[in-house]
This record gives sequence, structure tokens and C-alpha cells, in this order.
Amino acid sequence: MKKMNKFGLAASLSLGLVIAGCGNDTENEDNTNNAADNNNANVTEDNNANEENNAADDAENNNAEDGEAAGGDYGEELDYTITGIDAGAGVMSAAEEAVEVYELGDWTVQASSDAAMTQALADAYENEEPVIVTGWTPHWKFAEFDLKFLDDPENVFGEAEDIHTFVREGLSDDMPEAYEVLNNFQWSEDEMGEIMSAIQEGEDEEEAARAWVDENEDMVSEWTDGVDSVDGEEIELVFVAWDSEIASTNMIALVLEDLGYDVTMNPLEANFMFQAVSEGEADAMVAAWLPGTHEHLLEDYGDSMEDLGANLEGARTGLVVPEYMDIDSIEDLQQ
Ligand code: PBE
Repeated sequence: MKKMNKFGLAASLSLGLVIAGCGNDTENEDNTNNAADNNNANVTEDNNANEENNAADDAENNNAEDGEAAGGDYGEELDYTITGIDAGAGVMSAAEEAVEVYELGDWTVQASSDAAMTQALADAYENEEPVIVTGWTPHWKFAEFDLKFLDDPENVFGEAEDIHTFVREGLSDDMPEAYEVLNNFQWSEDEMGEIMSAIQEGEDEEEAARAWVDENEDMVSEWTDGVDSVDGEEIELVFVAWDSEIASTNMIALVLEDLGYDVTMNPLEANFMFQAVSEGEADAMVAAWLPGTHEHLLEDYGDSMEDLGANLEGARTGLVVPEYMDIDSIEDLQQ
């Protein structure tokens, strides 16, 4: 299986870094300490109290409503920064919209990457410090950490989503075997999670996918049943390097490879992924989150590609925090 980096990724990643660089993340540590210092005045005399205790005490002692006080404190501690992922992700636009809709004032959504976001989450979690990330399920972080989605009463992030498979126009004629497998492909959050967790635990992406394919012959054979083998035909899959899509794309690539295809996997930014399939540059992708997350991309590119329906049902996006944080709703972030 080949991986390539043909178009889009380098350019859009560096854009992401520029955006990230514009944020005020480098001051996080200092500001956290300052926030804790400032809080000491109206909290307890206990210098050993950690930041979370300060936040909790503040929430109790403060005249303001509990939620507002906790959210306000977290704002200072976090320098009003929500840790995001790649700038092109749908969950990023939704998070920015949430800042508007909930009138979150100084809060900003900082672009980074799935890997950097989960690292920030892990670092905070280890020290029981606050952190707010753009999150989604399926994702291994929910197995690794005790997390919660913040309630979204204005429904900015939408309801449950399905992950759809899209193929380029003409694929059913040109590669009927691949088309049929892609059309049949459907699994669950738990099944995707098995590969994601194995990768997270350090297994190579392809090896983790291989182990899953070998252990789930029954399911895989439902997708490939009656489909003829091919002789080294080249097929290109595009995806975005989100942990969920790394798992699904590696897995389906191996299933196609086992059928005789010469598979290339090309990681791109989300808009280039849609564009590549719509322009026939790539053959397929299994990474379209609908109806909400990628709605804008579907509007731009959906007419010139074929939707093969959901390969996974019941996905979700939103703002995610550790359970130990003293807020439950995005509204609690209002100052
Ligand atoms: N995600 C994972 C993507 C879709 C898959 C939620 C990060 C996004 O926001 O575009």
C-alpha cells in the first residue's frame, strides 16, 4: 500500500501553522499561573490548593451563578483558548460558530492538528488541569480519558452524524469490483475503535488495520462476497489524517488490496479531499461526515461525485472536556 502527498496537504498544513502561530498559546503557562495567583485573593488561604480547587472554590464563593463563575475562571486559566485541530475540519468551523452563537467574547479556537489536540488533552489530563478541545466520536480519546461533550442547547454542532463513502463519477463502470466493495462497506463505532486504539497503543497503522481485517473475516467477506478479484489495477483513496479516518482508510485499503488492487492512500486537507474525488483525481474516500460537519463541502463538490451512503452511523462532534471540569454546557463558557 502506497502513501503519497501529492497536492494540498503541505500548503494547507503550513496555513494551519500560521494560524496557530497567530494565537497566544505560547503564553499559556504564564497566564495560567497569573490566573491562579489572581484567584488567591478571593478564594482560600491555602497556598497548596491546586488550580482546580481554586476554580471550584471560586464557583462556590462567587456571587455569580456557579456555571458562569466556573466558565469565567477556566477562561483565564486557558487564556480563552479552545484547542482545535486542522483549520479545514468541519468541527473547527462549528466551534467558531459556537463562539459567535453563545457570545463567548474573548474565546478563540486555535488551529493545530488531531495529534496536537490529543497531546494537549493528555498533558492537561495528567495534571488534572482544564482543557477544552474540538472533539468527536468515534475517537480513541474517549476510551483513554474520562471525557464529556459540553451540552449544546443551540445545536450548533448538530445531531448525530453518519460517515459517508463517496466515489468519483464513472467508478462503477471503470472499477465495478472496487465500487461494489465500497458500496457494501459498513461497520460500527466499536469496530473502527478497535483499529484506532491499537494505533494509539503504538501499532503501525497498516499493521493495526491488517490485524483487524484478519480477525474480522466474516464481516469483510460480507463486503467482498461475490466480487471478482482484479489484477493490480491502481486505485487512489483520499483521506484526512484524523485518527478516525486513518483507521477506516487503512482498513478499506487493505480489503481492496486483498482483492488485487494496487492502492494508494493520499492524505489531504478536507476541502482537497472532496475536490479530488469530485474532479476524478482520486477514486474514493470514506470520510465525509454528514449531514452537518461537511455540509459546506458537499455544497461545493457534492454534485460531481457519487454518495454511496453511510459506512458508519452515530458519529458526533462538539466541544469536549475532561469529566473533572466543573462545566457541563457551552453556555457555561460565557463570561
Ligand atoms: N472530524 C473528524 C472531522 C470529520 C471527522 C470531526 C475532525 C471534521 O471536523 O471535519
